[in-house]
Amino acid sequence: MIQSSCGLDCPDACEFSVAEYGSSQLIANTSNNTLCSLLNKELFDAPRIEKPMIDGVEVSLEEAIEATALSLKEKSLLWRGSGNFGVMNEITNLLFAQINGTLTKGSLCDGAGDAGIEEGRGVNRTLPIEQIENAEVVIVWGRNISTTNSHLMPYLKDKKIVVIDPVATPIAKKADLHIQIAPRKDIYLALMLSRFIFMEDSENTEWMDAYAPEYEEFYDFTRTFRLKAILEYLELSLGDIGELISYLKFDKVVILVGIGVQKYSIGHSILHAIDSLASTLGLFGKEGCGVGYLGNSKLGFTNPFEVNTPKVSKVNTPFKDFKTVLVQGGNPAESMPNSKRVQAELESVETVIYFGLYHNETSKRAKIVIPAKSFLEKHDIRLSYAHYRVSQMNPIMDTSIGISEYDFVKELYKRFNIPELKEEQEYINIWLNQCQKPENTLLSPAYQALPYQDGFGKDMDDAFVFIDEFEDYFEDIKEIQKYKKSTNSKAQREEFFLITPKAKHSLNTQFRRDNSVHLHPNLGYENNQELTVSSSYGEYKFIVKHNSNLRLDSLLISANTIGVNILTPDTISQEGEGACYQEVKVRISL
Ligand SMILES: Nc1nc2c(c(=O)[nH]1)N[C@H]1C(S)=C(S)[C@@H](COP(=O)(O)OP(=O)(O)OC[C@H]3O[C@@H](n4cnc5c(=O)[nH]c(N)nc54)[C@H](O)[C@@H]3O)O[C@H]1N2
Ligand SMILES: Nc1nc2c(c(=O)[nH]1)N[C@H]1C(S)=C(S)[C@@H](COP(=O)(O)OP(=O)(O)OC[C@H]3O[C@@H](n4cnc5c(=O)[nH]c(N)nc54)[C@H](O)[C@@H]3O)O[C@H]1N2
Ligand code: SF4
Ligand SMILES: [Mo]
Repeated sequence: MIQSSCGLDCPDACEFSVAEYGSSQLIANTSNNTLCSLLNKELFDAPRIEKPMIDGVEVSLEEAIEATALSLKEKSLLWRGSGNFGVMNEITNLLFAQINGTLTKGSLCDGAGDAGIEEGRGVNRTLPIEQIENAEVVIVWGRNISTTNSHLMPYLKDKKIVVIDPVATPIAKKADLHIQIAPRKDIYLALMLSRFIFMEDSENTEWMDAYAPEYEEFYDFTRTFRLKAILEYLELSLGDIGELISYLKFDKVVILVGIGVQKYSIGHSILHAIDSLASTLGLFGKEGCGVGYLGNSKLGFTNPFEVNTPKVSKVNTPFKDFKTVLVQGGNPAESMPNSKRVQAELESVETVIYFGLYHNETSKRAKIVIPAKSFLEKHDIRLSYAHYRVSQMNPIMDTSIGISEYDFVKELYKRFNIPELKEEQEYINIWLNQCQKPENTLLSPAYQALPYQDGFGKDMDDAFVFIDEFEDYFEDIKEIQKYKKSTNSKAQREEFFLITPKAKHSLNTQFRRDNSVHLHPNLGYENNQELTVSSSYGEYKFIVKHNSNLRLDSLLISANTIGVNILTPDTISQEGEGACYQEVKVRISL
């Protein structure tokens, strides 16, 4: 039996075993019962890049590494994606620190929300699964759990479920209450709920006096918004708010927030407002309570691959400022926002080196292509952003294809005459040795059964800081304060919100790709009809797929759809340097 774990960028971080080396029969083990089709099927079906190439011509690995070394002598950028979540992927940081290269900062993923959590709680700690299991009510807020975090589903069984999502997702359909909110309005919902909780005297004063004493100021802030206008803007009645609050008033309430709510410039404020709502109810540090978002998987670890190099944004990366760009484990030409800009800039770079598994729009633009080893073929350590278990990744097979990140760095160290790297196992041990090890399991050093039980901040002696202002440059708060439904202009009706979530049979741009735009049948377009969707960043043709789970004002184009990011803006969120994929209105034409 060989034990390993899945390296895909997915919160579940499943462990599995195989009966013997070389077998592709994966057997799920202790962490959960079943492995999803991404690991069991898609990963094995996906055609790999097998040979290194320079200018489209097959070369030996030796020649490709030699050419890489030569081009890395020029001004170089490392753009690393999250194609493999194992910690050893970051070893390339050491190389870039040695050659005076540049790395990226910021996030295509959860950065904006993470910043908002830090504003309130000081540190973003993952909510342990036991606390979700102990809850009576689970509020699923902009998170498509059955698709993106499917092994959490069994823990939600027999609980009261409330879903806040513009899409009637599978979990929304089964929920006790679904608020099919319009995109980008969650901040107002969180503030209004808080205000009503104060108005009804349902706030947890005892907890707030101890851990969040500035609550009067927060209540005052929630009262600066005009109730009637905001409720109209939210398309909610007092009855709806009352019903939602009746669930929040249970003793054990968990709020699970996904990245859906924060793909906007104000993403940090949205998470901060949701956390502030949770504090109003005293949901932190209590059995069966808490707010779970995407945690920082490396929290508590000293990272041997942390280096001090110049960094440029990962969201609107200025590729053209570099002579050489090494893309590792990512597909920026498709996964970054504003693809047209990214693709044009990549084309202007003298040498793009693509180090990955699959051909895509990025590899197409690379002068040097170096096949990587997949996580089934190398040693690594797997952390999770949704639980605290740490798993080892061991090779379960080998192919003659490619090179691991460790060996890649080792080869380049030789060519740059940089003193020898530590052995691979030594780096792995640095991670392992930092883990907590109760009863033969490995847990992150950051694990606490009840995060924030003693307080907030790094030393757990700070108070929770409520949101007390926010600024929105995309939608005018003053206009919202005057909102009346009838003010909807024709122009507004022709513009749609773009919802761009994850898809079941793909992992971001890996595996199955799509070409559809989902829209409500009542909009009057034919199923399977081709149409053009455009934004101020570009336009692309998609095939219509009727989807009555959507609102009439929203189009859905999933993250694995070819062309989706032609439409998305490369705006950087106000805090957290995050991408704002949904901060855009789109139009339809035939
Ligand atoms: N199968 C599969 N699993 C994955 C991935 C994958 O590509 N495929 N990707 C992985 C990665 S990298 C990540 S970061 C996680 C992300 O996992 P999730 O957090 O679940 O992310 P999304 O699928 O982007 O969106 C979640 C939900 O937000 C809703 N939403 C969109 N806009 C809004 C809004 O303004 N307000 C509210 N309330 N809801 C909104 C969407 O309708 C969707 O149901 O999933 C991981 N898991
Ligand atoms: N429209 C839209 N765009 C989005 C999102 C969205 O929801 N909507 N989500 C965003 C989010 S949350 C994320 S996290 C990003 C992800 O964006 P990226 O980080 O670019 O991830 P992928 O598109 O999955 O591409 C990963 C690539 O890594 C390579 N790879 C896999 N394993 C290995 C390995 O072991 N070694 C090496 N060297 N390479 C490997 C594969 O070739 C694969 O093509 O996308 C973002 N883009
Ligand atoms: S992709 Fe996620 S759910 Fe599927 S096996 Fe990997 S970690 Fe588990
Ligand atoms: Mo992500």
